Amino acid sequence: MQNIETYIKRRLRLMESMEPDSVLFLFSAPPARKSNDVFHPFRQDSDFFYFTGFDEESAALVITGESTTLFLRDKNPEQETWGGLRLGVDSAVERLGVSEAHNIDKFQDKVQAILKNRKTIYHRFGYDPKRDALLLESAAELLKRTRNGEFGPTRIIHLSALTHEMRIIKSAEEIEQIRECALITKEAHESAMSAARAGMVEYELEAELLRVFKRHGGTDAYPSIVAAGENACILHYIRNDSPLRDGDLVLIDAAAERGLLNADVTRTFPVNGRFNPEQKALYEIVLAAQRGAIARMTTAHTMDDAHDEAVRIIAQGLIDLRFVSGSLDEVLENKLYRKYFMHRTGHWLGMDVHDVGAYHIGDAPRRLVAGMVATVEPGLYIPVDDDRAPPPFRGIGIRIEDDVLIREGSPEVLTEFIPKEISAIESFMNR
Ligand SMILES: [Mn+2]
Repeated sequence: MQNIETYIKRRLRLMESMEPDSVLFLFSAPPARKSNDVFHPFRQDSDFFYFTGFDEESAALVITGESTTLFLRDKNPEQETWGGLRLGVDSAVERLGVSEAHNIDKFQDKVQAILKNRKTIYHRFGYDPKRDALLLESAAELLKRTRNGEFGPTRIIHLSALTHEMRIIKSAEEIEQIRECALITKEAHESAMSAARAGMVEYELEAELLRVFKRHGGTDAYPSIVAAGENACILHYIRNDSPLRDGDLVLIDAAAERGLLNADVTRTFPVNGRFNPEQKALYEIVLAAQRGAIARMTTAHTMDDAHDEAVRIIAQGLIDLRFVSGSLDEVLENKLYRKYFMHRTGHWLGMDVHDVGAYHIGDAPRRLVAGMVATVEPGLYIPVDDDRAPPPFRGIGIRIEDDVLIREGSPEVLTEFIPKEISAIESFMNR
């Protein structure tokens, strides 16, 4: 949690951008069940945390033009013995800077009173059918009473219109937290590179990554991808149960989350510490594509510009290797590169690994702005049964992913210090 003032300021900004006679609802994340009565570790909803700094479950924030009210679980010594300490209603106003606090048990009964004589609801609908129904039915109930001179809301606006535009520009404190995630992630990737040996199983490297994340008070930002050999051609491979073989590459897409901010990094390195000529040839193409795309992560460009540059360099590389035929224009026009590079080059990064915020404004791609953070992650994946690539290339999958801070002038690569050049990886692994 950051300074309480941070959250108060964010709520004020939100208030200022709301329409007159409107009310805004934000809810804590629902607990996620793992099996029977066992739950995944609680992870607060990013929007809710961004405006409260409050990491408990069963809570709701209500903002109107006049006040901010938090509904939360009250103190309960018996339940706290099982589920951990709670902030409680009495401490919430002072500790979180909201204007009022109430027991969450009373929320349902108070919704109608909250909605009364409001014209507009801001709510992130489509996530929890029960909450959607509660708000809609309460609004409808009020609308039946117009003869009594009362009225209820007639419009719902999705919260993203307000909150996601704020979250897309990172504050100095948030950037500092992402830098810390980047440092932890560097140690994790280096630790996995150091540990890798032929005969190990992918999950042993996953354990190495998790050990580092946890040791620094973090966790994995997303299930770590540890993909050896041809598994690297499966983009969301998370089984991590295959052996590491001498002569293969291993692709690791893994990063730390801490304090509800994330890094997102991919490195691809040889199990035995030395790239073979085919691996080298492909790696150099992906690296050149990544460098080209990063150079376009400036306030003069858009994410599409960065993607187009990565695609252009990869397409030329595929032509040079004779995996595709035709001129560069033909290969781009007919998207022939897509057999080997089928995903986008990057995404926003922040409290959510695939962070919120629009990529287009109207029909046009959005110009990058200082304070945005995004990934740049081109890749090349040669199917194991490919009929164009010579056999030594088949089953090689390479992705290189860094996190980039947009600034006035050249971008800053926040994760550049994780070994990336072939020479850097080889000398790190054979030091
Ligand atoms: Mn990513």
